[in-house]
Amino acid sequence: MAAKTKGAVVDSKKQFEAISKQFETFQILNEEGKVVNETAMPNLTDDQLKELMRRMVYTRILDQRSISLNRQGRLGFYAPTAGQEASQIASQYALEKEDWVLPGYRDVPQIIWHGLPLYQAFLFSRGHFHGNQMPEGVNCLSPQIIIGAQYIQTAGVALGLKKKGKQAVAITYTGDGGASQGDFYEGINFAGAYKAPAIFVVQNNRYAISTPVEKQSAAQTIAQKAVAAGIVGVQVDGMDPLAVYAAVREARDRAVNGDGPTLIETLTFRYGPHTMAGDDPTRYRTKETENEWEAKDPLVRFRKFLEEKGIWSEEEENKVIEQAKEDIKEAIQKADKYPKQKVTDLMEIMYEEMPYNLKEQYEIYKAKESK
Ligand SMILES: Cc1ncc(C[n+]2csc(CCOP(=O)(O)OP(=O)(O)O)c2C)c(N)n1
Repeated sequence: MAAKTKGAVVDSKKQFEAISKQFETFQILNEEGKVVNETAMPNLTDDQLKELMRRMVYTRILDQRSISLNRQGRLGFYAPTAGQEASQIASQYALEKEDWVLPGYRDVPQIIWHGLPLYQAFLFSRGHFHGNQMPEGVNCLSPQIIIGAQYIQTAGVALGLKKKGKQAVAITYTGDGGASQGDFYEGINFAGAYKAPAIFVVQNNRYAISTPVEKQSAAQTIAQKAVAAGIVGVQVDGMDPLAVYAAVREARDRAVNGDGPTLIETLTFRYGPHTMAGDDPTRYRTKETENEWEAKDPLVRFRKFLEEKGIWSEEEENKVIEQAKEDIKEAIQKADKYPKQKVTDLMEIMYEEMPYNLKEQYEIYKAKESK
């Protein structure tokens, strides 16, 4: 029989307590829109603060309209975003144009604000290949459907930026469910080992479809998973646009200064269903939970903050709403008029030079399509 040691090898309670202390939620604006962390306030002008609000309001309208267009059969795949505006919009707002964005399927707003025209976002929803063709100078990849795969790609894109000596970062997003994937660990580990300028965001909206985050991992936080990869990790109030902005901006500075990647967990909530393909959130979460999170709404608290500063009004907000509706109407009409995709289109964009066996098929399809 093995002898017992006199003292414990590990004081597990102490270890877990130390971790909890290290990963306390970072917040700047509380639910009432009051600044609770003055020293961490990002250096944004009044105009920049208003622009951030404008983008969040615009994105909320885009979400509402997209849901309605989907129900009318005018859009295809759509993953609702309401509730996640601070996590999505404020994180993108902290980037520079030369940075690369590698989105997940719910992260279409970030690539729209990074430069993807709205009508192309609608084409993406409809499964049209042109929705995945980023215009020249728009540094985005198309939204990743395979959960977590973008984490590995981001390590690679970031390493490429480093090797080319660019002062830019690659940012990616996944959900709490995505943080359980092997790709998640491989991505953060590789980027850490090579000090690649990457920012890994996990939008912890508490559910992976119907699976609650409590069943996802034994870890108290997702942010602490950074420790094992030897990178910086932070948990942020994901309903607080200023906290998200500050955390991403700091991560960006760290990355371009050669100090490696950061893992940012944003605590957030999606108000709608997982996607428009038919899940019913009332089957896996209660009205109380929904109310609790809606009280943290990023638009409400940021509106209060801006109104208190005297730089936002209902009139201003209504203008944004009208503009969004107009843009969406125009973009959906443009998407409607865009030429339908053909088999030959897909063949043409696949290779620099078409292989001979495809050329044969290409001619056959070309003839069929001309009828
Ligand atoms: C590798 C892989 N496995 C399973 C799926 C099916 N699937 C699509 S979304 C989803 C849940 C993801 O939840 P989470 O990562 O928390 O992100 P959220 O949708 O909440 O933003 C699953 C399991 C998939 N797309 N890819």
